Amino acid sequence: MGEYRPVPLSARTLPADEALARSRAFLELMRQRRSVRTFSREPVPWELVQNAVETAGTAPSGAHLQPWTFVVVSDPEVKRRIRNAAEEAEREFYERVAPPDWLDALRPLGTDFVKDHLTDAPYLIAVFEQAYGLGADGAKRKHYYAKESVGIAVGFLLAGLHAAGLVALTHTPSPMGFLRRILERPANERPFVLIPVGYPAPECVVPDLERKPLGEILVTR
Ligand code: IYR
Repeated sequence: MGEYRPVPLSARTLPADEALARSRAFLELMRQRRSVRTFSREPVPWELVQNAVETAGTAPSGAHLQPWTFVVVSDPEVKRRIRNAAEEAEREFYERVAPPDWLDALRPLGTDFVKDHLTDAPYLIAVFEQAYGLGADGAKRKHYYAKESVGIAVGFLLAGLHAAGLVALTHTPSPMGFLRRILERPANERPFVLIPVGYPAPECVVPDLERKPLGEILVTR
């Protein structure tokens, strides 16, 4: 494997006041992000989605192997097939598989097996984790910390979508092997999360939930 050529770091260190202002503005922006389950069918400009995916692709990854694929679905027929398969899996989950403690934990969110968002949202982003890489010659290449890397990239994706005024849901129908089949992904790709993206429906409400205060999540030593 060759070495990377060192180049100057392009990011500059900000003056203290600008750093503070930007960090506060970013925090304020991210405080407004909410998971949304009720989507409008209003179309979304393609570049907003494209830019968010490109932002996700700026995430750090194990050995910089970028073990992710983002499949953006807009075809209504494909969305319908995904919804049918997801609802079948979710019905099984809610009616048979989920242990009582899990159902108790979900009750405050009011979720059930019906997934209107999978056909209402103009885009579905199916994120795949590449368990290993495939070279041009078909040779397997080991990936390191693939799950962690994809998790970080999804965080960037959600932030990018939110920055564009879009809403999203991190949806993990279980099991989600159907995404590989419907989207015809290769054997090295495992479904990681399914993210409907769009604008909230006019009647959209979100649960009145609170985030843990800083004092509970930040520990200093
Ligand atoms: N996948 C199911 C159940 C579900 C699980 C968790 I953890 C959630 O935070 C929300 C839902 C569903 O999407 O309904």
